[in-house]
This record gives sequence, structure tokens and C-alpha cells, in this order.
Amino acid sequence: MSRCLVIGKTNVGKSVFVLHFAHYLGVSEVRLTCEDPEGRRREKVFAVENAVRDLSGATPHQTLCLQSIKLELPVGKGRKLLELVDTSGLSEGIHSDINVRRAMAQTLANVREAKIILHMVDASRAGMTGAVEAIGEVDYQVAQFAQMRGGYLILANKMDLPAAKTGLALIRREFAGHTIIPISALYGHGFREVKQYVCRWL
Ligand SMILES: Nc1nc2c(ncn2[C@@H]2O[C@H](COP(=O)(O)OP(=O)(O)OP(=O)(O)O)[C@@H](O)[C@H]2O)c(=O)[nH]1
Ligand SMILES: [Mg+2]
Repeated sequence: MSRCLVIGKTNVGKSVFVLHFAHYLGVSEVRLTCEDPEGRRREKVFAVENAVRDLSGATPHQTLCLQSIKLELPVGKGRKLLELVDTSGLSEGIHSDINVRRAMAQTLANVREAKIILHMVDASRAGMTGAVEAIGEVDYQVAQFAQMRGGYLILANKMDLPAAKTGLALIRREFAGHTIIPISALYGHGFREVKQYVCRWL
């Protein structure tokens, strides 16, 4: 089974993406495995819309564990198993809350082993505040690390919002040389291209 990790700063839309993308890939009832930083696992089954309501939100650091969904994808004439993993958001510097620090460490510890990394940035925020505010040191470090490996894609999210076009241009400039797909996790825009990319790397 190949792991596809969705990472990025807090509030960029990772949880909404993972749930809506799983839905796009044919899942209507989400069986979510949550693994906390101490390694404890529990499973929860939701309808997609209930999972989005319960697991995403505008408050930073909503997700504090690895949340994975197992999927089957058509590849060539057969099917391949994919584990799509939502992670805790990364933030700059040393966070004051130990639970957030542990969760971020858990995210980073899983980056190396993942077959595919989807690195999400908020294009709308980049358009409103500029690249310096919206893209952090942590984003540059992830991109630099990923340059040495394949299976790395940048998702410029929230393209449904007005400032996102300007933001996308900034993101393209900052991450020149990387593959970037503009998406809206909320409305499913760009999911076809993301699926094609993921299938290529499975
Ligand atoms: N307009 C718009 N809003 C979005 C989109 N994707 C996510 N959001 C909103 O952005 C906020 C954060 O979404 P989450 O999915 O919880 O973000 P996250 O990256 O998982 O955040 P953490 O778990 O805190 O790291 C929520 O209010 C979402 O509704 C999008 O494509 N368009
Ligand atoms: Mg989240």
C-alpha cells in the first residue's frame, strides 16, 4: 500500500481536501483511522459531509493526529491501494502548545517514508498578504527537501476565492521548477489533475 501524505501550514485546507478528494475517488462513507503522536489508533466511520463538518474549520491546528483513509485506485488494467493521509498543520517556530509540537513532529517524521507528498499552500492568502506572510520558512524547507525525491506536488488551494489568482502567480514564482496544481478543496476544482498525478506515482 502506498502512502500519500497531505502536508502544509495550518488552515490551508488539508482536511477538507482529503475528505472531498476521497469522495471524488468514490468514497461516500469515510472510514478514518486516527493515529495520535503516541501511536494510539482509533477508527471512526462518517458520511463525508459529517466528516468535513467535524474535522475541518477556521480555527488553527484543528487536526492533531494522522488521519488516514484507505482507497483503491484504477492504475493501468488493475487497481492499486492508496492510503491518503491528512496531517497536523505546520507552523513557524516553536509552538507554545506541547500537543501541537508533538503533532507537528509526527507529521515531519512521516514525510520521509511517504511515496507521494501533496504540499498544500493557500493561494488566496498569498494573494491577500503576499508570499512572505502566506508562505513560511517551513514551506521552503519542505520544497527543498522534496526536490531530492519524486512524487512531490504543490497544491495551490482556495482558488475559488478572489485573491487566489494573484496568489497563484506568487506561488509559481516562489516555487519555480516544481509542479503546481491550482485547486479548490471546497468545490473539487483541479481534482482530476491531482488524481492523474497520484496515479502516475502509485
Ligand atoms: N473558500 C475556500 N475555503 C476553504 C477551501 N479549503 C478549505 N477551506 C476552509 O479553510 C479552513 C481550514 O480548512 P481545514 O481543512 O480545516 O484546514 P487544515 O489545513 O486541515 O488545518 P489544520 O488541521 O489546522 O492544519 C476551513 O474554514 C475550510 O472551510 C477552499 O478550497 N476554498
Ligand atoms: Mg486539518
